Formats: sequence, C-alpha cells, structure tokens
Amino acid sequence: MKLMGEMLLRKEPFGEIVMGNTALVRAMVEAGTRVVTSYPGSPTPEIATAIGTIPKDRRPFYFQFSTNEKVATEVAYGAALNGHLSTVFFKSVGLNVAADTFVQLSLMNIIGGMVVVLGDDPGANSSQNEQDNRHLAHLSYTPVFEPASPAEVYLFYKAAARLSREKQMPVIVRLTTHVCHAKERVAFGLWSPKAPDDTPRFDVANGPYIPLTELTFPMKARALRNLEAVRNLGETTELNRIVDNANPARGVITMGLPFLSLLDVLQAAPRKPDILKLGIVYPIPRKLIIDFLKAHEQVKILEELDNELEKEIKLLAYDQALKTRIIGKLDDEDWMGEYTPDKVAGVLRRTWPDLLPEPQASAAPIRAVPSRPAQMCPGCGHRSAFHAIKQALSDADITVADIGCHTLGYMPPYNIGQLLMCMGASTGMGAGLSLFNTTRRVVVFLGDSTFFHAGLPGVINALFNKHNLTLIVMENGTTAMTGHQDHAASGRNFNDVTEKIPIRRVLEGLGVEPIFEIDTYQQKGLTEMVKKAVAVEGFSVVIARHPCMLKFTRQARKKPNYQLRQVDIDQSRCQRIHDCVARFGCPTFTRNEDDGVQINPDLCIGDGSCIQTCPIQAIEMPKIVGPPS
Ligand SMILES: Cc1ncc(C[n+]2csc(CCOP(=O)(O)OP(=O)(O)O)c2C)c(N)n1
Repeated sequence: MKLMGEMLLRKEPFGEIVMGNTALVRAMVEAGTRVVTSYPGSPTPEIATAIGTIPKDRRPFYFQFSTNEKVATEVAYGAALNGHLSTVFFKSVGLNVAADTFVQLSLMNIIGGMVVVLGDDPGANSSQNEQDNRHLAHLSYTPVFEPASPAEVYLFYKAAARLSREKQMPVIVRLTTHVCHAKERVAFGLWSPKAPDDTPRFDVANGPYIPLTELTFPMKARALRNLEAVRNLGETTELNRIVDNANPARGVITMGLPFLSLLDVLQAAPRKPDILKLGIVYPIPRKLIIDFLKAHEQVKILEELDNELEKEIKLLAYDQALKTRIIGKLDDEDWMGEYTPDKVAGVLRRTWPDLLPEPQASAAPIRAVPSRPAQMCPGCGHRSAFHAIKQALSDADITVADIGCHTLGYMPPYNIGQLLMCMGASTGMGAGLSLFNTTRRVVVFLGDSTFFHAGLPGVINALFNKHNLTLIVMENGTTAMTGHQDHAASGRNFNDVTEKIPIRRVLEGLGVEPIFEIDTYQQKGLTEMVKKAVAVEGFSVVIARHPCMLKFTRQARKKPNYQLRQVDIDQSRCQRIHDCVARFGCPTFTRNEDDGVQINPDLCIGDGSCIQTCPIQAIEMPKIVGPPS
C-alpha cells in the first residue's frame, strides 16, 4: 500500500499496471486537483483507498468522506468557488441524492473548475438499479466524458479537468463498474508539483451565484453556451476517434466498455465495420457524426443501458434527411446489463448475421458457476440481532429494510425486512405503512452510516408527525457494506481522530423517548427490548449495536501474537436440533451426511455469538486453535 502511495507521487513519467480507480487518483495529482470529496459506494470506493495510500502530509489535495453525496457535491463546489480545482466522486444512485445541488452546477461560474466522477453500474452489480446517469447529464446541461479503460480514465480526467477549469463549468467523467475495476498498464506523465495558491478567491463579481427569478435565465444561457463550446470541441478532439477499416457499407458508433468488447469480438470478423468511438458522449459532435453516417450505408449504435446516443443520432439523421440505415436499441431488446464481449457478439449477430463466424461449440461444456447468495459474515452482529428480533415479532408485523449489510436480513432464515428502496427510506416508508393501521406493527431498520446520510429526515418526520412505529438502528460503528469507511459516529474521519457524534445523543437531542440500547450479542435482552419497544404507542427506537466483526477481526489479525479461536460442537451432546444451522444461520455451521453439525474451520472466528442459540448447550466455548493460516 505504501508503495502505491509512493507511485502516485512519482515526479518522473512511469508506466504501471493499475485499476481505473487508481489511474484516476494519479490523474488528480497531475492535474493539480486541490479538493476531493465523496460518499462511499461501489464501484468507486477504491478511489479513496488509493488516496489513503498517500501519506496525509504529502497528499497534494484535501480529501473527505462527507455525510452524503449532496453534501460532498456542495463541499467540492464551495471549494471550487474559492478557485480550487475540485472533484466529487460517488456511485450511480449517489447522483439522485446529490441531484438537488448537482442540477444547478452548470448555471454557475465555477472559477476553480469541478469534475463530477460518477460510478455507474450497468448490471446492477452493487446497486439497487442500473440507472444510466447520462439522463441527468442531459437534464442539467453537463458534458460527459466516458473512458473505456484505465488508460483512458487517466487521460479523460485530465482533459475534463482542463476543460472544466478553462470554461469554469462542471464536467462529468462517467465511469462504469468494469472501467473502475479493470487493470491495464498506463503510461503516466510528469508531475511537477507547484506550491498551491490557497488565497480564498470567492467574489460575487464572478457570479451571479443566486439562481432566482429572472437571474436564472442568463445563467441558463451560459450553461447552454458552454455546452455548445464542448460540442465544437468534440468535432476535433482526440477523445472522439475513428477506427477506419475501410468499410463503406457498415459502421458502428460506440463508447466506453462496449467499444472494448466490440474490438474483442471483431477479431473474428473477416470484414470489420468502421468504428466511431466517442469519448465525449454528451454533447455529441454533430458534424463528425453526420459525416460518419453519410459515409456508411448502415450504422449500428452500440451503447450500454439506455439509448441516449441512438435518440440523438436518429434526430440528427432525420434533420439532415439522411438515407443511412441506423440500427439501435429500438430494433433490439438488449437494454439491460453490461455489454461484455458475449453480449456484444449476440447484439452484432442479430444486427448483421453474416458479420461473425458461427460460434464454436467449446470442447468441454461450460458449467454455470453455482449462484452464491450474499450472506452476513461469521460473527456479524446483525445476525445476532435478527435472530433475537425475530423472536419478538409475529408474522403479521411489517418490517422495512434500509440499505446496508443488514438488508441481508430479508433472506431466510430471518425473513426480516420485507421492502427496500434506497438509503434512508425505511422510516418514511414505515410511517406510510403505519397510517390507518391498528393491527400490524411496523418495525423499520437503519444502519448507522445511513442514519446520518439520509435517515435523519425520516426520523424527524416520524417524531414531528407522531407516527406509530419502531426504528431499530443497526449500529456497527462503520459503513460496512462499502468497505468500512468511517462516519460521524465512528470517532474518526478520513484524516483524523474526531469527536464521535453518538446516534443516541442525536436522538435524545431530538427528544426521542423511549430509546432502548443493547449489544446485539445479548440476544435475550434484545428480544425483550424489542417487545417493549413495539408495545409503545408512538415512535420508539432500539439501538442494536455490535462492532462490525469483519473489521474487528481484520484489525485483530494484524496484532502480533494473535491467536485464532474457534467454537466446536460437543458431538456427545448434540441432539440434531439444528437451530444453529436453520434459525441462527451462521455459515460456519454445516450439516453432515449423518445429520450432525460441524464447524467450518475456514470460517469460524470464535466470536461465540452462536453459543446461546443452542437450546441444549452443545456448542462449546471458543478455544485457541493456533495462529491463523
Ligand atoms: C445513495 C447511495 N449512496 C451510497 C450507496 C452505497 N451503499 C450501500 S450500503 C452502504 C453502507 C451503509 O452503511 P450502514 O448504514 O452503516 O450499514 P452497514 O453496511 O454498516 O450495516 C452504502 C454507502 C447507496 N446504495 N446509495
């Protein structure tokens, strides 16, 4: 890790195999970025991991995880108004949270420049949808640069930063999961650090910065002018390029990952189509595209997710009365998932059946990878919580999940959390479910990072409007699901030790009463507390806390002389009741062929939270089994 930090600060040019997310950080360093903000979300957290490898006192820019994406956007914007080149990054759905601020950015004269890095997630690998954020770019008149590979991430970020600074406008760099996580050798350039000018340069004369009534119109005109300038840039920039295969019959207009998949698939094609690969995908370069259309009889638009390019290009062709046959998604049903080579081959076969040779039947049949449902880690405090909470609830109760590791409670054997929307939505949805409802109790769940991110307004609403529901805060001290980033109640921020903002204190400050609080490993106590909490008429809160055991164990393993402990089953006592497997559900336990239970030594962390779940005490206390392998 230290080596990565040193690499990111090298002054002379060098080449290295890196992930897209790491290439981005080097680009930030070279571009002179001064302020970077974020809220964690896949596929972007490794950007922060790479930043964290640079020692704080040598980091050329300030970085923070903010409480949510909207705040992160505002912090980056504020810094840019003082003249600092700034960047905010977050995942696809983060843009929904940031949107109320984000959609105004293009109206503003952002004197330092500001790059918005989006981690879109075709295939919904780690998101609740696979939204295509080009829509929000259109809506907000913000240009989109879309790299296809780590090398392009590096080049495109620098180009976006340059443009953003020059035009004093926001520019999006849209990454997708594959591009963030792919690895490639990237040729990095020179870094000549300059002493930063940190004079706070905010000046109303650079504005207006108040988009109200008639002031909004000149501001919008500015955004549209800027967009036109970027469109013109797109006509000549190297970010948009033609791969000429001398084929006047067929062309493909594409971008991002689909471009790489296309190159891969076309290796087998005897006669390759020409390719126009767009790097600036919004706004599109009209002349370049019209010329490309004119030069081909048929043009396939190859784009992942929605048909933004297709719509724009068909409009262009219509206006120009072009005869070229344009084939897009309206002629093909593939609107979902990542455009991997397999998928692109399928799309191309349907478009031009003679383009590719018949697929070879592989000698060995390809066996599908068995599906592995997500599950909570061994020792997870959320498991103990669900085990205990289930015993306090009835089948009639309505349970509402939120986003985080605790979402996994929806699966058997717990089946708790019957609906889910997005971060922070549980308390509001629960409030709605409680209206006119005198027979079914409503219990909602919220992780601690989510509490600060978008949970608080729902909590305040429940209090203010006197809703009848119980909130269970699943407090594990960290933002676990995205890789253990600190939050306001962790006692650390990205850079320093900081005062904790305890959730209990926040709730007390709001006047929540009653508040119950217990460690989730005290399962009986938690069951009793939840029974009391749901019996309260009105809004009640249970704080069900236990540190994230994945984080805890990782830290413990780094200590010298760490000894691994594990539980075991006393086979002479075990009566094959199987509560440990069927009701507690720790993956450590497996049923043998003889119906006995055994411990998986690769999984057990010896936390002992399972011991109390065996009605006949057949699980033995954890014993030292030696240093971890
Ligand atoms: C708007 C938005 N931003 C970020 C994410 C990514 N995300 C998914 S789960 C999660 C962590 C939630 O942490 P916490 O509430 O503490 O629950 P834990 O995973 O620790 O149990 C985050 C940030 C998201 N899904 N939506």
